[in-house]
Amino acid sequence: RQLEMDMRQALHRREFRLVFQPRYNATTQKIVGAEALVRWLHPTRDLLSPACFIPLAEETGLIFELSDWVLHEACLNALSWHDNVLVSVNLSPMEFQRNDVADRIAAVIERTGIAPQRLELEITESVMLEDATSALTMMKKLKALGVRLSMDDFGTGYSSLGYLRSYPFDGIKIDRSFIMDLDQTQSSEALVNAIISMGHALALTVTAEGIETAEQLGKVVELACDQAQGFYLGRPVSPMQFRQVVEEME
Ligand code: G
Ligand code: G
Ligand code: MN
Ligand code: NA
Repeated sequence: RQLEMDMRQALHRREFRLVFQPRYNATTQKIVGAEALVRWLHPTRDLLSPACFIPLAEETGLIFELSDWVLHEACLNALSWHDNVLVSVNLSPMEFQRNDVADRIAAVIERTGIAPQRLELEITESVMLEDATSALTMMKKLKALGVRLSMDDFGTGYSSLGYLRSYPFDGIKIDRSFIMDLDQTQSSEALVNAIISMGHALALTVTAEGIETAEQLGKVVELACDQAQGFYLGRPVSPMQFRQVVEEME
């Protein structure tokens, strides 16, 4: 496969880029952090979305090298922001199939000098589905480093609730499919309301993802959601653009 061979070289040729999507305090609309999202500036195929190359990276085992690059680059960028602005990185469930996740994260913290509480790792529930016991061990090790853990795409799995109680999460990110429906149906409002209440009952920071309209933002603020992210508030932008946005913040 051509793309697979390209990918092996892409890391050395420095063809990967990060963009940062701001995350806001829902009420004050101040930036509280940014999610790092990887892009591949392929020499002949333009900008490739992670949706097409992350699965390939997982198949080929390149995900570890790629993820180390993403983590390193994301933390280096965060060092140039106000020190109260967090940086979030998505981890692939595959990265939990090896026992060295915490060691890799510890190495990134040490190499970059980032304050661990500024680094947030976004994990999907499939991590727990693979091997619940070893996932718990690894997550406890990660927490011991001082980083934050959030459950990404919350609500799309079928047993997220049980996991929240017994795993050391700091926050949940409500999947954007629930937010999308907020304008349309009453039941989705009830659902989002329930997710937020439950998150707060467990002392978790709740983020609404995929906010695309003023109405959706208004709704989640009304429902006391803590944080919000989405195209209406801010699209993913280049590291330089994000740095400027953060600098303009008072
Ligand atoms: O940025 P975009 O919406 O195209 O991302 C598509 C998917 O790729 C999302 O599920 C997102 O979480 C994932 N993704 C983006 N960047 C990374 C990354 O650096 N590592 C991993 N594992 N997934 C990522
Ligand atoms: O799976 P994860 O939640 O990490 O996915 C992040 C992806 O969601 C990013 O690639 C980003 O481009 C996309 N995204 C962020 N905000 C919005 C939004 O408001 N609408 C839509 N459709 N996608 C979004
Ligand atoms: Mn995410
Ligand atoms: Na998500």
